[in-house]
Amino acid sequence: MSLYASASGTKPDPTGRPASEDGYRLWLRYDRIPEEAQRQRYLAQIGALVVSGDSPTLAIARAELAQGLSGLLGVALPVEPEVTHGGALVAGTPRSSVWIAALGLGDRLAVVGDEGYLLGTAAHGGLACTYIAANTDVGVLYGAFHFLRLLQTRQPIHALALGTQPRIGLRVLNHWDNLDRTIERGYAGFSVWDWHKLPDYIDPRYRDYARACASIGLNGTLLNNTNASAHMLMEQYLVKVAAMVDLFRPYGLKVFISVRFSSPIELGALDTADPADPAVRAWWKAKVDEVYRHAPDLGGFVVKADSEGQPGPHDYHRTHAEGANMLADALADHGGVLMWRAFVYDHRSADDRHKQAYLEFTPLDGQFRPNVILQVKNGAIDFQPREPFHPLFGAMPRTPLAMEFQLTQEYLGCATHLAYLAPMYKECLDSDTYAHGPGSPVSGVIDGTLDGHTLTAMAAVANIGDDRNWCGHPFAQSNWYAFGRLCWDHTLTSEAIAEEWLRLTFSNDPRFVEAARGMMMASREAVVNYMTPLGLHHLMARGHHYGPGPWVADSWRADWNSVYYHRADAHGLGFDRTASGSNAVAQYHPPLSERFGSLDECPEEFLLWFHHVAWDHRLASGRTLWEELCHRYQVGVDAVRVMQRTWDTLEEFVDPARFEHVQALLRIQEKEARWWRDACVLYFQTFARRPVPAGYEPAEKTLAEYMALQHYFVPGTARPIAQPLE
Ligand code: GCW
Repeated sequence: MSLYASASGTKPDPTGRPASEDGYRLWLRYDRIPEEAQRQRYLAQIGALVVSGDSPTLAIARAELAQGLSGLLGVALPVEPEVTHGGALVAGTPRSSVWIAALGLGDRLAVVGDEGYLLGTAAHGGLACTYIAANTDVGVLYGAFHFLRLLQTRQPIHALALGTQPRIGLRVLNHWDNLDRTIERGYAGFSVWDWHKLPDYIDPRYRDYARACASIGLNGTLLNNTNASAHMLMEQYLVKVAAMVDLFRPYGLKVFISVRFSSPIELGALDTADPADPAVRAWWKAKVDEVYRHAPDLGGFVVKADSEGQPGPHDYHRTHAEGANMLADALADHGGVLMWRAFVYDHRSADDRHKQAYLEFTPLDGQFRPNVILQVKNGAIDFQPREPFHPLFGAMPRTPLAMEFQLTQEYLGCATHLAYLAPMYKECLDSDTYAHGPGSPVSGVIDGTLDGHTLTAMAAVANIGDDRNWCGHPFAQSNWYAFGRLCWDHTLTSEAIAEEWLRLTFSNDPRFVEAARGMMMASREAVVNYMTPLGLHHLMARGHHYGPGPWVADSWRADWNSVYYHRADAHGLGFDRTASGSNAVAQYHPPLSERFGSLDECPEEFLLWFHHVAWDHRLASGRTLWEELCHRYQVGVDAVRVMQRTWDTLEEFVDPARFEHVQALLRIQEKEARWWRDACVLYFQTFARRPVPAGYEPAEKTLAEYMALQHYFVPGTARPIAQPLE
């Protein structure tokens, strides 16, 4: 519980609208329930709070329940050491609470594991109670947040009987935060981690961050950029890391750090980082021992190697398995996990970038140590608005694979565009890989059920900065929320998560919820349409990735050019990844390989991802490719306008500050959607040489004007610290 968290905003609005809020409280707003009958029903059931046990985690659970219930119910509930009367809420484990032990929940607790919990009602010794029971203290904490959520969203609690546990073991936010507080691809201000003042000053935000993560079941945080600085392993940083480890421990949040593969050179004065060199191995062993002396329960390391200029085992003609295993061996003594990233591509390779990670890693299947998990982005290129799932999913049965999503909107309009991304995450998780025939979804690869792995993980690049509302856009909080909820249970629907988040974050009024949920559900498809419809990808401006740049052709690496991906010419548009082209389709199991490879059967949303299609080719709509392209770009812009109109109708339900904030951001989004549409349509028209079909809005500027636009100081583009180590 944090005092800081209670600072919600200003005075009540005289018109009766909710008081302005700044978004700091996220989905943990515990305002008094205005529906009196409902409040009374809850009060009749919960007259006291009993959370016995004195562990730091139970103390947090107790404080959260006390704060939440007194806020929601409008009265400070007695917090009692033991149950003395009916109508109590009892929380604990069979060890921490005699009451929980007396309920005899053994069999049911046995199936919820180390992090799960039971919520229920019971009578014992003539006393009725509502309980939150778990096998561990952190399970109790998760259950406490769930229980509060039920009240926040006005669910009935009189007949509670539920048990749940997470489907994924490691549920980790990845911060791409540099030690100088810039954030690679961060659009919500600077890093929340104030490294300079650590370990002595603990910003209250860190606790609220941990609360927020725990409230949605996240149990890991990677503190620093995967483009890692070697400084992170210096003692002066390890003491800072240790302070974070201590702080986050009672919230069940494990800390991970990104390490730089060449650290033995930079920090150890060795002249090599060759994983086969005994001196290098000894250096890592000693360094990892030192790390764990400071932080005995550190989760482990994350490594990006041999990609985008990062050092790695290839520098010494070693494989990724050899590089990873060296670090994994050093970590194993301490129970540490190595999350090795599969985001590997090399501009010196002549092969399609889509294919490279698969070619690199599939031959290594089965060669990694048991404490290594390979972290794979959802798609084969790079967090584009829409990508087919990465072909590595389903292709490495003997290696645990972690999912890596991106919450920060590097390619989806930074923090100015409303894009609810659960549908995108679900689209990937629900995709059938056909690895073991039909019914082999990506989610089954990730949760370990498909190939029998117990080391499981989902990671997501965080969208959090030091903006007062954490994520920049008020709606961007929903992506942090959705990620946590999907890690816990990937079978939840995007609609259900959106509804839950809206109720927690804004209002329980069904008129609001229904309309705002509709906006959220349509938002990602809108972005796809006005940025990269029909399977187009990587059309953004160079470097900062802000705005369109389909004309980008002058990067020193071919695979950082837009023209590499869209291949527009007089004949048509799209990347031929069929057998007549790069044959990336062959990396998918049949029947997907055939489906993606067939012009007629390929789903239209991936058409130009896999095919070079003639401008006059007719699509399902009856329109030609050129006409459909123009149409989709316009549909995307129109969808933003629908969101604007919908939001305008919701003024009465939303506090003025957040209402106006969203309204202003939607105006930016509409303007930028037109910018994307016009720049892309004008540019592709130079190849299609066909008129824009009648009925579409004319572009505001000429292509030359769009191409001449320059943007300076776009957030998120700072490079990691270049300061040399001495
Ligand atoms: O999407 C690209 C980003 C890089 C990032 C890289 C990665 C951390 O443009 O900024 O670097 O992905 O995932 O490693």
